[in-house]
Amino acid sequence: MQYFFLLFLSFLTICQAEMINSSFESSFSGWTVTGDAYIAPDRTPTGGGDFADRWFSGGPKDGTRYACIGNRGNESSGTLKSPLWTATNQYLSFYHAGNSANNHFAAILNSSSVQLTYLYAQSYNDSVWRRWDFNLQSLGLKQGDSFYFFYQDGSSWSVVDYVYQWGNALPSVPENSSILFLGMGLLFLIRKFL
Ligand SMILES: [Ca+2]
Repeated sequence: MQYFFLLFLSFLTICQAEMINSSFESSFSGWTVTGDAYIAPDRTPTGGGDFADRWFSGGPKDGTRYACIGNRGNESSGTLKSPLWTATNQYLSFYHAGNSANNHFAAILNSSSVQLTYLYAQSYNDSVWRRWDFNLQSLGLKQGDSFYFFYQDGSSWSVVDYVYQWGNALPSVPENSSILFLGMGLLFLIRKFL
């Protein structure tokens, strides 16, 4: 009985680790951050008061905290790189608002930090949260693969929150034993019919 309980606890731990701190509720814990990024409302930004919170009139999309880039308004830029997350479902989405200037994009990186795809979250300049989607399955990611979510702010201000996966479960990579049994089955058929 104790073993089942331990297994259950391990399962829960694995589930929680799949997308740790994906809504910035633990501030930037686990994230790699550059430039003028900060967490609202954890920190009041400095730099003359021309910061993202001044332009953004909304609140968190999810929970109580969200990421801002724009300590110094339009002169600011920065990047957010997620913790290493585990792929589980077909889609990865995030919410974004801000001034969508050029050089302002989100990307999926593989576990070696090689960029697999990117999109420009742009064509607006307001405080409305919008959802943007990546199709992880079309990138060839399988169940259990590791990846990073990356966000680059351009010469603008941005807010980002609530990165999550949804949709169909990604296909699994066949285990070695499955491949072995499949191979043995094929050999048996070949020998039988040739
Ligand atoms: Ca949040």
